Amino acid sequence: MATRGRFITLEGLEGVGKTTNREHIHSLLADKNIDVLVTREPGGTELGEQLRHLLLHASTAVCAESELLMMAASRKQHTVEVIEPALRKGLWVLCDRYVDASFAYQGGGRELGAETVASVHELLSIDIKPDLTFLLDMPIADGLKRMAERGKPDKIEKEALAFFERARAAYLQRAQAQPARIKVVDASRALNDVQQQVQNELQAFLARCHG
Ligand code: T5A
Repeated sequence: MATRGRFITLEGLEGVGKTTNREHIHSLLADKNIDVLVTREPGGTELGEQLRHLLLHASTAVCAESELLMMAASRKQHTVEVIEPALRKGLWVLCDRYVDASFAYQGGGRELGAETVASVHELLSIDIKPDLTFLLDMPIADGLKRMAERGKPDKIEKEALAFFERARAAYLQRAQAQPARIKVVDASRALNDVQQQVQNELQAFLARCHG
């Protein structure tokens, strides 16, 4: 039987550099001959990508609770169809956002609270936890500015600053509560510096995996 793979996630608000650093981590793992499946949420499956479109681009109104349930539906499908089978096969999974995003955006941003988010995940038995999470953190306005330079915002990117402040606070609170798993990276620095810290944390993680 293959040794179970490891599950690494990237988290943070808009424009903090998750996609950029996901590629960096992928290439660092590839250099170590580790087979990696790269994926994202919401999305990662056919159903998930359709839900992503509804959540981010459709004109349909979605209340906070429905948004949480749709994120969770995308996650459950992704977990059973893609993530769990890959981990069982021994692949490493590198995912742009996972459960922490719902605690930040729906629990914090939408003010549904951590307990509601936790109970939905419990109900759906979404119980795998990432082994390592990079939380890329920077002032909200700077991240949104990076995104604005890229073009038309999606529905969530159009939210008020207070929404992102609550989401950022919820992310940082989770990182404080789970320091062994969630590594906070100051994403406001030059890309080289950000990537150096990501590399150092990844090397420490690899050493722990082999130790
Ligand atoms: N959501 C998601 C929920 O509400 N609940 C949930 O449970 C989940 C899973 C998903 C949306 O859904 C919400 C959160 C989101 O609003 P998304 O597209 O996955 O949307 O998330 P975005 O944050 O919008 O992702 P982006 O890909 O658009 O942004 P990234 O990946 O954080 O940023 P990236 O790497 O594309 O970089 C942005 C720009 O900055 C530059 C890059 O070159 C790029 O141009 N950059 C830097 N520039 C200077 N210095 C650096 N250090 C830089 N790093 C990157």
